[in-house]
Amino acid sequence: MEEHYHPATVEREAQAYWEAHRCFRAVEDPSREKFYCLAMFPYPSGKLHMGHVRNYTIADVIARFERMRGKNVLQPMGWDAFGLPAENAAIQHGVAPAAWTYANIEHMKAQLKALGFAYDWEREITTCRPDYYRWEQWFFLRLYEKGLAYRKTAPVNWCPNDRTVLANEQVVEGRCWRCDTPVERREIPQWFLRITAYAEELLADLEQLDGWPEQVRTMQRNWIGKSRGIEIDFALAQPVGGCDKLTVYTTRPDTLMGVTYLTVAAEHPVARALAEGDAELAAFLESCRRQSVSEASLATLEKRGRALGITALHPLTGEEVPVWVGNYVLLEYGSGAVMGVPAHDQRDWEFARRYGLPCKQVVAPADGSPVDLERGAFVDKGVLVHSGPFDGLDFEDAFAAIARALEERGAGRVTIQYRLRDWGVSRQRYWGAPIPMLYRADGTPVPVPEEELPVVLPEEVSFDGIHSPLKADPHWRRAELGGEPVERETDTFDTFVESSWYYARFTCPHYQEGMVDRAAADYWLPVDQYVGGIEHAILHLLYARFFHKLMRDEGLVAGDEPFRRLLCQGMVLKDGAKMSKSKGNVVDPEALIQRYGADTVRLFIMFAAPPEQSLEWSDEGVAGAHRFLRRLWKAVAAHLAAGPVPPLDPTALAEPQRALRRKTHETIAKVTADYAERQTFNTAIAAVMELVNELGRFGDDSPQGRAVAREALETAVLLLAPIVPHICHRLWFELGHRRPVIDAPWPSADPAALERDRLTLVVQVNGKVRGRIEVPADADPSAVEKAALAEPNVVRFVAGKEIQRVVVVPGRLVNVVAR
Ligand code: OVQ
Repeated sequence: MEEHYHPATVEREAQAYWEAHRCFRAVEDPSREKFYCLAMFPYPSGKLHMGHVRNYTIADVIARFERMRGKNVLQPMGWDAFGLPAENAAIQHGVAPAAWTYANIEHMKAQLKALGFAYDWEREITTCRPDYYRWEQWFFLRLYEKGLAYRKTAPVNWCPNDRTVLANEQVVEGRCWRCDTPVERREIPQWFLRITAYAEELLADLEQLDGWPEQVRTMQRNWIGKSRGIEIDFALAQPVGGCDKLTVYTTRPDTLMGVTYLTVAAEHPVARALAEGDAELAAFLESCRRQSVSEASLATLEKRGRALGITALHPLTGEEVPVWVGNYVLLEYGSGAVMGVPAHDQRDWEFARRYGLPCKQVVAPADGSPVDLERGAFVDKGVLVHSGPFDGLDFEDAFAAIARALEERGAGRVTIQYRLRDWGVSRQRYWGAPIPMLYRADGTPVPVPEEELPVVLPEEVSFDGIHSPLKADPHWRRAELGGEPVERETDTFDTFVESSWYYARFTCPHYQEGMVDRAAADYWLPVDQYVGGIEHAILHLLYARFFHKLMRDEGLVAGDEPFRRLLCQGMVLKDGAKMSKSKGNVVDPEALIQRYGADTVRLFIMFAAPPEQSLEWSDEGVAGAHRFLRRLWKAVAAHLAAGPVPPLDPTALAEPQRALRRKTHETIAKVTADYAERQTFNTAIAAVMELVNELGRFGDDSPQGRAVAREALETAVLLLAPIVPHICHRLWFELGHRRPVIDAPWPSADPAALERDRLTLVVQVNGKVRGRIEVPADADPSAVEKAALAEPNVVRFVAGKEIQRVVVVPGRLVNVVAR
């Protein structure tokens, strides 16, 4: 065996071996237990960053571990290839999105291969290929037939200068990112998927996901946002714009007696009607229209409003309350009107302050403590005050009583609401999967006939980066349906559509007869381990769960959930900050692989932090990981150079040999639990390092000494194989094995080896032998002392005396000094 470790050669050879033997090809085998390990597939953005390396290393370690544990492992990889970055590249570098994407895929694939990930590349998926997106077009049409896909108008960000729709991320502080023109809201028809029909199931099934981080389940729960509240009607004093009442929804009907105004959205028919004769109001509505449409921007929005000069009647008191219009109320959410309770809602409190609206306290703390409404709203629940017949009631009782009072008057009803909205999947962009719909001359939509699928996206287009070539190309747009001229839909799908079902397609990526092959899906699904970034905790995971249920209801897959266990990795940081070009703190994985090899990078990444925590980059840490691999290599080389080793005879070992053997098996037990249950790979690595260190101090050249050393070395190689697979591949062969280490069974701890030797110690009281105790040979002095003082005869002799000192002579005796 070579004396020195040359990672470049070792890694090239290991990768060539795996490839030549198609080691990671996954084949369904009902006689074996399967394990489907999936890392979130990348956007082909150019080259891998450290976040990718971490994600894919974590998943690969788990996949390789499960393989050694005997499972039939599927670990696929592919490309989430549509999306805005390819369009941006087209602007910046003047390349077609398709060509840019394919070039990136080629480069990133080579990088993934250089990292030695155990992927079944025969299952590679590229979402921008028609053989992939044709099935999502097909599925969309199925949903359309079932009424689960529908069209309605919805607002978009519109740049009047470029005459194009902007994605939310293209709106920077209310302006177009490219030309700085103020962005406007525009209502246009778009396609929606009825995820709200699954809101209850998506919420309820979170309970069965006990392999998910609690934090992620909570985020999903909040996003779905189920609430019980009351819909309340406020009659308008005079009808406006065809409306004679405003309906609001509240989860806090206990504050109803504190309503001092109502606010409607800028698009509300009442506001629009009043603006007709009021230029100033019209201007205000217009300025609201210019706001970005993203829900996220709403939280930070400066809340502005105008009095509409009309009043509504409080449904219980008949009192008149003024009606306002506000930029923070969205028509798409609820009914487009909300009640204002400044005393008990912080947002309303701020609004009321700003515009001098009255503030009326109707809830007081249950413990009688005072409330200072000068400093802010009192938002907690409590008991009702200044609420007439409801005074003194707590939240629950007030809810019931006020609901009853409203119902009696026909002015309200208890309802369950969800915050979750239907998923708008239309994007007015070029680089995406075409939505397979046609429009008649009168505008009615008709599905593309199934036999005409896929609707192929032209790839060789000239693209100015601003206007979708689909929209600009009359030839592409023109189609025919049974002789009738029709126009194609030119919008494309949100890329989250592709990533909502790719995990299922990986089970049968070449299947031609349908979206998924039921037999393959039944064998592989659900995904046993999903690994990805926390930024996908809400939308991607919710959409994938939604799609799984849709596919289940279409008879395509079994089971209710796609991902059994979920691991969300932390960020990779440098000097405490996210790596980014602008900060100039980016560490390029490729340069590190060149310098140290992939195994060093993998080892550092897995050693530096547990997967869910953020990982602080450290050049010294990388160097340290590399030194450890050199030491491991040297240890094996030196061991082999010393000649053959006899078989291990566990019954014929001296104590130091038994101690090393015990360490070996304790390490197996700890590392196995760290990998399988805790998923703390850093402590697993630390344990193996300790074992290797102990081996370094061992220095017993006797035949059985060498046999024990050999066992320790082989164990270290096996336990590290999932993390540093290349060096272990080589070392395993060097250690004389004929089969590759990837197929070696995972070691199990020998209970006999774990047993500790026990010693008998003499216990004296004031210098006289009074008893004997049996303790583990390596028990620490405090444990020995405890055992000595518990010895019954010793207890008798010290009774009534004060223990002054306990002297432990390790391995021999304990003397208790008592007076
Ligand atoms: N295609 C989607 C995607 O997120 C996934 C689908 C399923 C919706 C990386 C950094 C970034 C970092 C950045 C330099 C150094 C993870 C470090 C993702 C994901 C996967 C694919 C990034 C975690 C955040 N991060 N941490 N460090 N620059 N594709 O290509 O963006 O969350 O799990 O690996 O990422 S992606």
